[in-house]
Amino acid sequence: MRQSHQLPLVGLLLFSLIPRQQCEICKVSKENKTALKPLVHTMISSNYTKGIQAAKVLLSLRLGGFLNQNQDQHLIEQFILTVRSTEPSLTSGQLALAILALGACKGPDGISINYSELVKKLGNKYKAEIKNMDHDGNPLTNYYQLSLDVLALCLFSGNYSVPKVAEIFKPGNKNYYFHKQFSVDTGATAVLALTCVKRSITSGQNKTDTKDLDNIDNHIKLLIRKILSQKTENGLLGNRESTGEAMQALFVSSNYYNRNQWVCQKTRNRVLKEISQGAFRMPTAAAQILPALMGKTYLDVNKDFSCVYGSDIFHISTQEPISVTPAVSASQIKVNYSVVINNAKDRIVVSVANGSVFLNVMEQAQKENAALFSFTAEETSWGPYITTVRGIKANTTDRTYWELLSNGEPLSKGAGSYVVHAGDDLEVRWSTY
Ligand code: CBY
Repeated sequence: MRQSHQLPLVGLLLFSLIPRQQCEICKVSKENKTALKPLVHTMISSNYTKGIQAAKVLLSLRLGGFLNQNQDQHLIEQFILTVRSTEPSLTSGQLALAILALGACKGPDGISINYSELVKKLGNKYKAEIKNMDHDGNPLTNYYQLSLDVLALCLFSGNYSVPKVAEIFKPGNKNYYFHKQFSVDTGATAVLALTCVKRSITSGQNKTDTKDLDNIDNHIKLLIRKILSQKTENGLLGNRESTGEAMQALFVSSNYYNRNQWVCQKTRNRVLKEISQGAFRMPTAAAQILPALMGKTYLDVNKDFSCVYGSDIFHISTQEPISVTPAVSASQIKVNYSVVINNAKDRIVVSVANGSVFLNVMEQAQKENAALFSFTAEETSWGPYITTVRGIKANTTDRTYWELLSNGEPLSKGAGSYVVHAGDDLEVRWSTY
C-alpha cells in the first residue's frame, strides 16, 4: 500500500483510540429521544413556565434545544419581567439560576438583557451569604445555592474571591451534609462550580496562587469520590432527583475517576426506565434530569452562542395542561399523624380521601385541632415547603427544619407529592440538620 493511502487509515485508527467523552457516550440517541417526551411535556405546560420557579425549567429546555424560536422569545420576554419585578426578594440561588436560564444561549434578536447589572446584584447577594457564615459557618441559604452563585458568577465574569471559594468548598464542610448524610445534589453543583473556577484559572482568565488551584482540584476529586460512594445498586446517584445533576458533575470530571467506577449507560438506562414508569412528573424534577440525558451540563451555558431551536420536536403546545396531582378517589382511608417536638408527641387519627398527599393530612388535622396542628407552608419549585408548625418557625441560621417522616423513615418527597397509604404513621418532627 502506498503511504498516501495509509494516511486516512492511520487517522481513523488514531481517532478510534481517542476516548469518547462520557457525556457523548451517555446521551440518549436520536431514535430514543421520544422517551424524553413526557419530561418535555411536563415542563412546557403553561403553569410551570411562569414565575421565578420557571428558571430551572427554562435553563433545561434551552440547553436541550427543545423550544422553537417563538416559544423561546415568548418565555424569555415573560421571564425577564418576572426577574425584574422580583429581584430584590430573590434568594441568591434563585437569581443565579435566573441568570443561567437567561444566558443559557443567545436568544432571538431584539431581546436585550443587562447581564452586568444582574451579575453585580448576584455578587452582592453572594457576599451577604459569605458574611452570614462569619458567625457560625451557616450561609443565609445553603451550599446548593452558594454553588449556583459561584457557577453563575464564574460563567458571567462576576466578582468572587478564588481563595475564599477554595476555603469554603472543602468537602469536609458541614454544609454538604444534612443529618451527617452527604447531599449529592449539593456536592454535584459544587463540582460544577469548582470546575468552572478551575477552568477559568487554567485558561489564564483568573490569576491566583497555585495553592488555590491545587486545593480546588483536590476538592473536586474528593467530592467526586463522595458522589460515587452514593451510587445505588440500580445505577442512580443518591436518589432519583439528585441523579441528573450528579451525572453532569461526573461528565465534567472524567479524569478524576476510572471508567469502571461509573458505567454511565447503566445510570441512563435506569433513568429512562423510571421515565417510562411515570417518574419526574414534577417540572423541577424533569428539569434536573433532562440536560444530562441530552449530554449537556450547566457548564455549556454560553450567552454568546446562538440557541439551537428544535422544530416543534414533539408538537407540544404551551397551552396543553398537565395534571401533577395524583387522582383522588372517593373512598376514605385512615392515617396516623403526629407533631413531634423534642420528646413530646401529639397524635391524631385522620380520615382522608384515598390518593391524598401528606399536605392533605396536615390540612385535615389542622381543621380538627388547630391548637395542636396548625401549620404554614411556602411554595417552592419542589412544591410546598412546611415553614411553621404550631407557630414554631424553621430557620436556616440555626439549621432547624420540620422533617417529614412516614413510619419512622424520612421522606424523599415533599408534603405536596408524597401520597399517603392507609395506616401510615406520618410525622412532622422539629429537627436540626
Ligand atoms: N434549591 C434549594 O435551596 C434546595 C437545595 C436542596 C439540597 C434540594 C433538596 C436539592 C435540589 N436539587 O434542589 C435541599 N433540599 C435543601 C438545602 C434542604 C434544606 C432547606 C433549608 C436550607 N438550608 O435552605 C433542608 C431543611 C435540609 C431540606 N432541604 C429539607 C427537606 C425536607 C422538607 C420538609 C418540609 N419542611 O417541607 C424534605 C421533604 C426531607 C424530609 N424528609 O423532611 C426534603 N428537603 C426533600 C425530600 C428534598 C428533595 C425533594 C424531592 C421531591 N421529590 O420533592 C430534594 C430534591 C430537595 C429539594 N429536598 Co430538601 C433532595 C433530593 O431528594 N434529591 C435552590 C432553589 C433556587 O431552587
